[in-house]
Amino acid sequence: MGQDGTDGRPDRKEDDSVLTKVKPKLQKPPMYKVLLLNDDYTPMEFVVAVLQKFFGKNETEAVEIMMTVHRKGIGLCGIYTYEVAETKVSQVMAYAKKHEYPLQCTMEKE
Ligand code: TYC
Repeated sequence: MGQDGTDGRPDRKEDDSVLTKVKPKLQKPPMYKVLLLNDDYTPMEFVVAVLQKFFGKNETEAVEIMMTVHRKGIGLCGIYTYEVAETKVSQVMAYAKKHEYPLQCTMEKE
């Protein structure tokens, strides 16, 4: 080692900075909005029940979303990964069909 304290190797700080510059390659998955559409026949109470049963909303949240759909024609139930969103849409459509209501549920990329 010379009198200036160097030994010819890169110092520790330089060495670590190389490692901290490695970019994580993990990407966030694309997310999908699940939406309810208004119609003239599905009862309000049924829509409120759907929002509680399939989207985990409490009574207040469910009434709020249902009224938004009723007034504006469309409303947001939740945002999920593709597979979860697809499952929610299928479950809601099957439940509405079983009860013979024309309720429509759809999804769109966020
Ligand atoms: N418009 C319906 C009624 O007056 C209620 C309704 C709300 C239906 C939301 C569908 O997604 C819906 N009975």
